[in-house]
Amino acid sequence: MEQTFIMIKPDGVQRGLVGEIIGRFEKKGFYLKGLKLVTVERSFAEKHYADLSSKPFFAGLVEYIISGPVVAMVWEGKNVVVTGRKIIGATNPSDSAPGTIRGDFAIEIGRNVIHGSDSIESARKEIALWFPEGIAGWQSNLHPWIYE
Ligand code: DAT
Ligand code: MG
Repeated sequence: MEQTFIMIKPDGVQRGLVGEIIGRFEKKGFYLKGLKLVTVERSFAEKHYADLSSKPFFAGLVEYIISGPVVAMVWEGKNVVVTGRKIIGATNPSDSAPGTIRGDFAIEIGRNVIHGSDSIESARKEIALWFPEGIAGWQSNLHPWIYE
């Protein structure tokens, strides 16, 4: 089944939003397949955001991501990449709809609380980068109650 990489950024951890965010993905019906609290090195953050290395905000973005621990997760389910992005909301919290994570909990683009993979291909790359050790193989017993 489809998987995505979701990361609660340092502001989300500091602000005590970890439980709230995990709860939203759990209640939707997605399955938690990987989870760890980790403070990443500068070179690792630069690798994660390599596609944005030419952007003027890149240095600030890297500083922000390495400023404290983040919660790295793998979530699984039907259409989890696209639906995960909808749960997260638009990149700039000024444009994020209320009811989304960024719409409900963020003000500024540079403190937007959470990351989610933008495609199946980037999810694959990001999961490999953040979870080189692999992820859990468990299956939820709720499956038939969520899927027909
Ligand atoms: P997203 O996180 O919604 O996938 P992105 O991949 O385009 O957005 O950018 C990654 C992060 O970089 C984003 O969450 C916040 C920051 N960012 C993006 N555009 C920015 C901008 N114009 N100014 C400052 N920070 C920006
Ligand atoms: Mg992105």
